[in-house]
Amino acid sequence: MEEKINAYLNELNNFSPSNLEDIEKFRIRFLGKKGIIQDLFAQLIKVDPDKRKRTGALINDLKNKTIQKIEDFKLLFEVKESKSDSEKDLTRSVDFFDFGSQHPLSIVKNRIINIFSYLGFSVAEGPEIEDDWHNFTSLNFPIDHPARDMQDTFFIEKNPDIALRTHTSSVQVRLMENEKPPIRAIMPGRVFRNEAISARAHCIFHQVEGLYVDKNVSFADLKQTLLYFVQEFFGKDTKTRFRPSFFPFTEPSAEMDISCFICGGKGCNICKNSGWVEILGCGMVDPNVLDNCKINSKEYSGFAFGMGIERITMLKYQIKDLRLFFENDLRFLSQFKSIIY
Ligand code: 2U9
Repeated sequence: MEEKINAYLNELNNFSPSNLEDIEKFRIRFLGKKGIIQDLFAQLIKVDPDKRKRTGALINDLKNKTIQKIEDFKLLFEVKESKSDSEKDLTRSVDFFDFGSQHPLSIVKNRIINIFSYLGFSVAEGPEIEDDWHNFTSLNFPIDHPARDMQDTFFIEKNPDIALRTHTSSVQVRLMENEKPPIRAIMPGRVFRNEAISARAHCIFHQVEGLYVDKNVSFADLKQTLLYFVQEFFGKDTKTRFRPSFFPFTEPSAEMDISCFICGGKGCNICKNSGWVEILGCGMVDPNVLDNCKINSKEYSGFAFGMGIERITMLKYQIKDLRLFFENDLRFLSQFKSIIY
């Protein structure tokens, strides 16, 4: 008899139902009127009188364990299989739900859009596949400029007139072709350059460019606009300095540095002990470019600027390897969960 009880205990321990129906079948087999437990109690009479008490206790133990197991499984499957709200246990605490987060490049892009929107800049977008006119010729790139080379630009096979845009300046050309000044817009977007991938470079990256065209727009307007931007983005104490540069589409052109927001200009490894960090290029729109876009350069002037979103993000969050932005590793991305703009 004890062997029989142990065999049923074993069966009970191994019981693993797939649904509520399995549990009900098991319950009837063990606890039903003609079930195993009733049968064992009925056979108790045949057991040796001095073993009867102990055997009875063992059957009771099997019965209690069976009831408990069935209750536990029922609870589990009732929650899983409940079909209507009224069947659900609304007092249960909620399961942990892991919210996603914004990509750091999106966080920075949205913050930049937000800051310039306070100055009246709208957002413009355009195609990623461009023709030669919008990407190069209208922007004053000479026919032999190295950027036009296949080593630098991804051209569409068999058509040298079509390429993946190398900057979002083409969006500004389209904007000027289609709208009359005043024009005040920023252009965030993906750009493509034929570069080897490394910690500091990628063949796909993101830019934000800005353009302001109106009567009497000056370099002073450019400086003040960019000062407002960097003080909002990097902090109120941020200072700027401009170094002369050259771009085919702006004249004069400059590169803008900001005082190092990590050491405040004292010198650290972020600013390579210079106290300054380069963050963007800018200039007055070349009159040729205005005329190419059917805007009279005798009547209007404009300023433009451009920055790499990856670069700004790496500086802001001290990210050392650009490839992290493209790997979608949750250990990296989840570090930006708390930053919401
Ligand atoms: C038009 C006229 C002028 C946009 C400008 C820069 C300077 C610049 C670089 C920053 C880092 C590109 O992402 S980067 O590699 N950009 O330095 N961009 S002025 O000037 C324009 C654009 C469009 C019609």
